[in-house]
Amino acid sequence: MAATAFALQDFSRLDDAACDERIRAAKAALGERCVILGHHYQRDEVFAHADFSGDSLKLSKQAAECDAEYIVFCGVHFMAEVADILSRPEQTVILPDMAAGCSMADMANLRNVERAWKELAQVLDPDEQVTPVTYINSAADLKAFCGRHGGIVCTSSNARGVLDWSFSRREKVLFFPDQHLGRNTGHDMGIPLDEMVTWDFDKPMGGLTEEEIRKARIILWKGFCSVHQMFHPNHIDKFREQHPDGLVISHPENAFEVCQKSDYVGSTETILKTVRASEPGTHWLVGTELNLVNRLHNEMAPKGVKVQFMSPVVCMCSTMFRTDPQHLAWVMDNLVEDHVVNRIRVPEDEAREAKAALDLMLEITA
Ligand code: CIZ
Ligand code: SF4
Repeated sequence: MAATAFALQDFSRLDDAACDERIRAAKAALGERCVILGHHYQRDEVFAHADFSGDSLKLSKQAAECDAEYIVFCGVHFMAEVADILSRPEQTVILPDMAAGCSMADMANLRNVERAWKELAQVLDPDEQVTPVTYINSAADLKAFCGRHGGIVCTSSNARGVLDWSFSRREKVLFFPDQHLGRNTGHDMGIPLDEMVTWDFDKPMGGLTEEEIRKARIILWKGFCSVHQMFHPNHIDKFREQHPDGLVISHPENAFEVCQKSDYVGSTETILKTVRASEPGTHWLVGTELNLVNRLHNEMAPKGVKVQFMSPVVCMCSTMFRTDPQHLAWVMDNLVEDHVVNRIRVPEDEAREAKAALDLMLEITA
């Protein structure tokens, strides 16, 4: 018998409370056949339904280890791709809203990275001298590119280890798409700023001279996160004036100047761990996405730890925000009817090459 398919428009009319009820009912009906993964940046109404929460890496490992037939990934597109690559073929990964992308990930694509590789070949031998390193915030075909060219994937938790590994093999790194994670990590390793150049993908030869390319140790793709660029060093200065004993923690997707002024720099998992371990009376300024910071604020307030968002203006990840209770209810009700909508499936050849670069990361940073 053909599965019943529910249309999204019928769910778009439902309010959040009605969706909440339907999601709970669908979860109960599906039981262990389905697992919902929720990224730290998801809004509360969606996050509340997550069986597991975490950063993209933790969630993808969860996907690979779980036995569920359906993995509903409340996050953004590249994360669901990683979950599909690392999970077993009989598991199905679903992204509730296909338009939930990542503006940073979109700043690098196979066409402009391959062009960069060719242009670099006019100055040096990239396959001998340059390790391509892609931040996990990138499309699967870029991870596959790294797999093909002896490169590797990194996350904000393991970028340092991945760069150490890369430099033990080749003298230079092409780091994409996030210039800030690359620069902050490189600086942490003692690489001078003038040995890290920025590759402007809109310009021939990245807008660099041959001399600059020859001298560079890290070639940083000119990508950035639209959320983290909202945080500025003067937000930290103001906080320190008002709270001289306060502590500042920032995500490494922040600009170099912001990270330099911070007491701690780390991934979302590190931010959560560090703030959760702090003494009552501590006052934190946190430079990362608002939903995470708000939840952390609510969690720590009863423990006497104050958590403050770094920007005076509300800035959320608008693509993470696309996953709403309406989309989640829609995919879940369809699953109850054994009807899969919004499946994320990375083509087999691409998945194999991307997996090589991901497995390498998991192996060297285990
Ligand atoms: O990898 C992730 O989940 C992201 C986007 C940030 C982080 O630091 O966890
Ligand atoms: Fe992408 Fe930035 Fe949103 Fe993370 S917060 S998913 S890097 S746009």
